[in-house]
Amino acid sequence: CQNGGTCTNHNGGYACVCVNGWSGDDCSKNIDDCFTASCANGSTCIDRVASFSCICPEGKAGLLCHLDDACVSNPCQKGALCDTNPVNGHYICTCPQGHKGADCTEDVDECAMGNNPCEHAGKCVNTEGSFHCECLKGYTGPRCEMDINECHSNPCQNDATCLDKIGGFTCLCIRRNTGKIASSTEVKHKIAMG
Ligand SMILES: [Ca+2]
Ligand SMILES: [Ca+2]
Repeated sequence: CQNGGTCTNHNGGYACVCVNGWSGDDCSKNIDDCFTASCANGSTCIDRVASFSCICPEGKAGLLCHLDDACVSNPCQKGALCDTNPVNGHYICTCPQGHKGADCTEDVDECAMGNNPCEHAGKCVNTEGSFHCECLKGYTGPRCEMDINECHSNPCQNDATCLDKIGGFTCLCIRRNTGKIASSTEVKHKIAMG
Protein backbone atom coordinates (compact mmCIF):
# COMPACT_ATOMS: atom_id res chain seq x y z
CA CYS A 1 0.00 0.00 0.00
CA GLN A 2 1.38 3.39 -1.08
CA ASN A 3 1.24 6.87 0.44
CA GLY A 4 0.61 5.85 4.01
CA GLY A 5 -2.23 3.41 3.28
CA THR A 6 -2.96 0.65 5.78
CA CYS A 7 -2.65 -2.92 4.56
CA THR A 8 -4.98 -5.60 5.83
CA ASN A 9 -4.58 -9.28 5.16
CA HIS A 10 -7.35 -11.14 3.42
CA ASN A 11 -7.79 -14.72 2.39
CA GLY A 12 -5.47 -15.01 -0.59
CA GLY A 13 -4.89 -11.31 -0.91
CA TYR A 14 -4.78 -7.91 0.75
CA ALA A 15 -6.74 -4.72 0.87
CA CYS A 16 -5.47 -1.15 1.30
CA VAL A 17 -7.23 1.46 3.35
CA CYS A 18 -5.98 4.75 1.91
CA VAL A 19 -5.41 8.02 3.75
CA ASN A 20 -7.40 11.05 2.67
CA GLY A 21 -6.61 12.20 -0.86
CA TRP A 22 -5.45 8.87 -2.27
CA SER A 23 -7.36 6.01 -3.92
CA GLY A 24 -6.84 2.89 -5.98
CA ASP A 25 -6.03 -0.71 -5.02
CA ASP A 26 -2.59 0.28 -3.72
CA CYS A 27 -3.43 3.94 -2.82
CA SER A 28 -1.18 5.27 -5.61
CA LYS A 29 -3.86 7.34 -7.31
CA ASN A 30 -4.02 11.00 -6.33
CA ILE A 31 -7.72 11.86 -6.28
CA ASP A 32 -8.46 14.71 -8.67
CA ASP A 33 -9.74 17.25 -6.18
CA CYS A 34 -10.30 19.70 -9.01
CA PHE A 35 -13.11 17.51 -10.29
CA THR A 36 -15.32 18.62 -7.43
CA ALA A 37 -13.55 21.92 -6.75
CA SER A 38 -15.41 25.18 -6.83
CA CYS A 39 -12.82 27.56 -8.24
CA ALA A 40 -14.70 30.51 -9.72
CA ASN A 41 -15.09 30.88 -13.46
CA GLY A 42 -11.96 32.06 -15.19
CA SER A 43 -9.59 30.68 -12.58
CA THR A 44 -7.27 27.68 -12.92
CA CYS A 45 -7.50 24.74 -10.53
CA ILE A 46 -4.33 22.98 -9.35
CA ASP A 47 -4.87 19.49 -7.90
CA ARG A 48 -3.04 18.68 -4.67
CA VAL A 49 -3.28 15.81 -2.17
CA ALA A 50 -6.73 16.00 -0.60
CA SER A 51 -6.92 19.65 -1.57
CA PHE A 52 -6.70 22.06 -4.47
CA SER A 53 -5.61 25.63 -5.21
CA CYS A 54 -7.28 28.17 -7.44
CA ILE A 55 -5.05 30.44 -9.52
CA CYS A 56 -7.01 33.64 -9.96
CA PRO A 57 -7.20 35.77 -13.08
CA GLU A 58 -6.28 39.46 -12.90
CA GLY A 59 -8.69 41.37 -10.68
CA LYS A 60 -9.96 38.38 -8.70
CA ALA A 61 -8.88 37.17 -5.26
CA GLY A 62 -9.77 34.79 -2.47
CA LEU A 63 -9.19 31.06 -2.04
CA LEU A 64 -11.81 30.33 -4.70
CA CYS A 65 -11.13 33.50 -6.76
CA HIS A 66 -14.73 34.51 -6.04
CA LEU A 67 -13.80 37.96 -4.62
CA ASP A 68 -12.98 41.18 -6.41
CA ASP A 69 -9.34 42.11 -5.77
CA ALA A 70 -9.44 45.41 -3.86
CA CYS A 71 -5.88 46.20 -4.96
CA VAL A 72 -7.08 46.75 -8.52
CA SER A 73 -8.18 50.27 -7.60
CA ASN A 74 -4.64 51.09 -6.35
CA PRO A 75 -5.76 52.17 -2.87
CA CYS A 76 -2.24 52.21 -1.41
CA GLN A 77 -0.54 55.58 -1.81
CA LYS A 78 3.07 56.76 -1.86
CA GLY A 79 4.43 53.68 -3.60
CA ALA A 80 3.16 51.28 -0.93
CA LEU A 81 2.78 47.56 -1.59
CA CYS A 82 -0.78 46.28 -1.89
CA ASP A 83 -1.77 42.77 -0.80
CA THR A 84 -5.23 41.26 -0.93
CA ASN A 85 -6.66 39.52 2.11
CA PRO A 86 -7.51 36.03 0.77
CA VAL A 87 -10.48 35.68 3.11
CA ASN A 88 -12.39 38.88 2.41
CA GLY A 89 -10.65 40.44 -0.60
CA HIS A 90 -9.86 43.64 1.29
CA TYR A 91 -6.57 45.39 0.62
CA ILE A 92 -3.62 45.55 3.00
CA CYS A 93 -1.08 48.31 2.37
CA THR A 94 2.54 47.92 3.39
CA CYS A 95 3.69 51.52 3.66
CA PRO A 96 7.15 52.70 2.70
CA GLN A 97 9.27 54.36 5.38
CA GLY A 98 7.92 57.76 6.36
CA HIS A 99 4.24 57.07 5.80
CA LYS A 100 1.54 55.23 7.75
CA GLY A 101 -2.20 54.66 7.84
CA ALA A 102 -4.51 52.24 6.07
CA ASP A 103 -3.82 53.89 2.71
CA CYS A 104 -0.28 55.13 3.62
CA THR A 105 -1.39 58.74 3.20
CA GLU A 106 -0.32 59.88 6.70
CA ASP A 107 3.10 61.29 7.44
CA VAL A 108 5.13 59.68 10.22
CA ASP A 109 6.40 62.39 12.58
CA GLU A 110 9.89 61.01 13.12
CA CYS A 111 10.66 63.84 15.55
CA ALA A 112 7.87 62.82 17.94
CA MET A 113 8.80 59.15 18.22
CA GLY A 114 10.79 59.49 21.41
CA ASN A 115 14.52 59.45 20.85
CA ASN A 116 15.84 62.36 18.83
CA PRO A 117 17.03 60.83 15.53
CA CYS A 118 19.54 63.68 15.19
CA GLU A 119 22.81 63.16 17.01
CA HIS A 120 24.80 65.71 19.01
CA ALA A 121 21.68 67.67 19.99
CA GLY A 122 20.80 68.47 16.38
CA LYS A 123 17.30 69.83 15.83
CA CYS A 124 14.84 67.39 14.23
CA VAL A 125 12.54 68.93 11.62
CA ASN A 126 9.59 66.84 10.47
CA THR A 127 8.74 66.89 6.76
CA GLU A 128 6.08 65.16 4.65
CA GLY A 129 7.30 61.60 4.19
CA SER A 130 10.61 62.21 5.92
CA PHE A 131 12.53 64.51 8.27
CA HIS A 132 15.85 66.30 8.42
CA CYS A 133 18.31 67.47 11.02
CA GLU A 134 19.58 70.97 11.64
CA CYS A 135 22.98 70.47 13.20
CA LEU A 136 24.71 72.48 15.89
CA LYS A 137 27.91 74.30 14.90
CA GLY A 138 30.73 71.86 14.28
CA TYR A 139 28.61 68.89 13.17
CA THR A 140 27.36 67.71 9.79
CA GLY A 141 25.82 64.66 8.09
CA PRO A 142 22.17 63.66 7.63
CA ARG A 143 21.94 62.85 11.35
CA CYS A 144 24.59 65.33 12.54
CA GLU A 145 26.67 62.25 13.21
CA MET A 146 29.93 63.69 11.84
CA ASP A 147 32.31 66.03 13.63
CA ILE A 148 33.47 68.51 10.98
CA ASN A 149 37.26 68.44 10.68
CA GLU A 150 38.08 72.14 10.90
CA CYS A 151 41.74 71.26 10.37
CA HIS A 152 40.97 70.00 6.87
CA SER A 153 41.89 73.32 5.23
CA ASN A 154 45.28 73.38 7.02
CA PRO A 155 44.55 76.65 8.84
CA CYS A 156 47.69 76.59 11.02
CA GLN A 157 50.79 78.39 9.78
CA ASN A 158 54.51 77.56 10.06
CA ASP A 159 54.15 73.77 10.34
CA ALA A 160 52.11 74.02 13.51
CA THR A 161 50.01 71.00 14.39
CA CYS A 162 46.28 71.49 14.04
CA LEU A 163 44.03 70.04 16.74
CA ASP A 164 40.43 69.52 15.59
CA LYS A 165 37.83 70.69 18.09
CA ILE A 166 34.04 70.90 18.07
CA GLY A 167 33.21 73.84 15.81
CA GLY A 168 36.81 75.07 15.70
CA PHE A 169 40.46 74.16 15.94
CA THR A 170 43.60 74.90 17.90
CA CYS A 171 47.11 75.31 16.48
CA LEU A 172 49.89 73.75 18.51
CA CYS A 173 52.97 75.88 17.83
CA ILE A 174 56.50 74.87 18.76
CA ARG A 175 58.25 77.93 20.13
CA ARG A 176 61.67 78.13 18.56
CA ASN A 177 63.49 79.41 21.62
CA THR A 178 62.22 76.89 24.20
CA GLY A 179 61.03 74.00 22.10
CA LYS A 180 57.90 73.93 24.24
CA ILE A 181 54.52 73.47 22.71
CA ALA A 182 52.13 76.38 22.98
CA SER A 183 48.54 76.44 21.91
CA SER A 184 47.24 79.21 19.70
CA THR A 185 45.39 80.88 22.56
CA GLU A 186 48.63 81.00 24.52
CA VAL A 187 50.48 82.40 21.52
CA LYS A 188 47.87 85.12 21.06
CA HIS A 189 48.19 85.95 24.72
CA LYS A 190 51.97 86.31 24.43
CA ILE A 191 51.55 88.56 21.40
CA ALA A 192 49.09 90.72 23.27
CA MET A 193 51.53 90.97 26.18
CA GLY A 194 54.27 91.98 23.72
CA1 LIG B 1 7.77 62.91 8.47
CA1 LIG C 1 35.65 69.47 14.58
